[in-house]
Amino acid sequence: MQPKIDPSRYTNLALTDQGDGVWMVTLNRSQKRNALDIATIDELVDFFSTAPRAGVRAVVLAGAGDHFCAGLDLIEHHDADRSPADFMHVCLRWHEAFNKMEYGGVPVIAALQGAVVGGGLELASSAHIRVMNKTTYFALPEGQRGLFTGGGATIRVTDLVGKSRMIDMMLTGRVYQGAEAAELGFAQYKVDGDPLEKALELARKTAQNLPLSNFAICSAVSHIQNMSAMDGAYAEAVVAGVVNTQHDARARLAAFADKSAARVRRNQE
Ligand code: 1HE
Repeated sequence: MQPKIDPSRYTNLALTDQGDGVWMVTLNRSQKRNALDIATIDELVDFFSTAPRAGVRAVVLAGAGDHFCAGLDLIEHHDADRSPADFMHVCLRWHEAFNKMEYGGVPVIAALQGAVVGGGLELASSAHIRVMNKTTYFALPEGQRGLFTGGGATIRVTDLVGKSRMIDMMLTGRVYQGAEAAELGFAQYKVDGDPLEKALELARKTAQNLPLSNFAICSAVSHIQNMSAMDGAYAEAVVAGVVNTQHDARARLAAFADKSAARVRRNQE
């Protein structure tokens, strides 16, 4: 039986059904600048484990208030006085949440405002598309706090902006923002208005694609990146064999053949 998303089961995340399979997931602890405590990570694992089987076709991930996410809940971490093993398990739980996002097969579009820092950047970099505006800024303050990244930044942030930039950010606390941040690859879109509106527009657009195509785009690309070129090319062929012969694609191909489908045109200038 297909599982259902029940928003009333979540407290640190606010979930709203936007229609047509699009869901908005909002980190809902603005009084703590949406810092990631264990309860929030657990809810992220829960939602992103269920979403692919619950008919969710695209997700907008947002943060309540002026900041997207302040990273690891430093107060919880301080109070818990964790052992190395305890914190290793915390990180593994973060990875579970972020891997479900990146490899789950459902497009995740992050709407980023204000601080996207530390674990907040790790969370944002697990989304497939990021939208920023002029308030958005990116940093890895771990070095200054006596910490190290533990939520996958060494993989995902280096993937976005490169190893040398990530090392500089961690060593010096360098902050990236504005056009420079977008050009470097922290976000694919920089908008003048509210990133949430653009993220919703993009989510609605991606939700029009066939789910199996989106599954491949939002799962196979990441998996294949982890493979050798030979194995990746082989896996790509296998995935394409399944996706490109799907029954539901026939109507789209027929529309192209009978010239009723939209053509790909250059943008208006
Ligand atoms: C928090 C956190 C937090 C705010 N954990 N409680 N992350 C950081 O080093 C970033 C730390 N946070 C900040 O630098 C600033 O809070 C912000 C730039 C995000 C926002 O500034 P501002 O002036 O709007 O808010 P504030 O007054 O600093 O904080 C408001 C409240 O949020 C306050 O709580 P209150 O009960 O005193 O009102 C803060 O304590 C609380 N708050 N950020 C807990 N992060 C898997 S390893 C990942 C490692 C990392 O992520 S390291 C990076 C950690």
